[in-house]
Amino acid sequence: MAETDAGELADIEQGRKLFLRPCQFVAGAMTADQLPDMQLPEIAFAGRSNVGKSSLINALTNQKSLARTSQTPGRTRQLNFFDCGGQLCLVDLPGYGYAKASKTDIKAWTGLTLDFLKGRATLKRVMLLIDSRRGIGDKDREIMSIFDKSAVSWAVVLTKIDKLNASEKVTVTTNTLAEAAKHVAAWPGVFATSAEKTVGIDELRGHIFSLID
Ligand SMILES: Nc1nc2c(ncn2[C@@H]2O[C@H](COP(=O)(O)OP(=O)(O)OP(=O)(O)O)[C@@H](O)[C@H]2O)c(=O)[nH]1
Ligand SMILES: [Mg+2]
Repeated sequence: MAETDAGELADIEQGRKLFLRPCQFVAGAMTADQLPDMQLPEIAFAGRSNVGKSSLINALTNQKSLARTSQTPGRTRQLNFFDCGGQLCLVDLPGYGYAKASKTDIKAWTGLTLDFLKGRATLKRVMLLIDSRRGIGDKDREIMSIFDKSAVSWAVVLTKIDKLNASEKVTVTTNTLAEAAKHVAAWPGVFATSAEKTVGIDELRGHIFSLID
């Protein structure tokens, strides 16, 4: 990854301060009319079931259980909105790719998620989470093409990086960067994170700060 420059260091410091503010759950939406009004700049978190979306939101906000986490894939079934200090809103999107979810559930979730991605003027960026042990899969590629078509600006975040050794980290980061670079709507970088070991969290906070500044 590129060296951290002075601007990034300043963003990291501001990002750290941003997330010291209290964050709280504001709304859970399963239907369009339950979506909160567009007010604050929003950063959404997307990815397969169990990739670590809720855990990453907890790590960013320094809270153990702001967003619920679970061992059971498919747990987060609604779009959950968290207000951080009245400055920004984090959105925990329903996970995709969970085989055991009922078909009607999947349709309802993806329908609302798609509408949200397409019609949300306040949405600054979608963080697409990829499990670093699996790398980018076909379901993720489907989502990337949806982002591209919806003109959503997105960035890749690798999760659970604590599970990899040094050479595995280099391989997955290189491969992921190369694939993201093929998409014009993708931010040309990748964040390697561990919610469990608090790796890459400051960098991601800094990036989020730079998006809402
Ligand atoms: N080792 C490790 N495990 C993690 C990390 N982040 C999340 N996990 C584990 O991965 C599992 C799923 O995490 P969640 O945060 O619930 O995943 P999710 O993407 O919100 O899942 P859904 O809501 O079902 O879509 C949990 O058992 C977490 O403890 C990490 O950085 N390292
Ligand atoms: Mg979740």
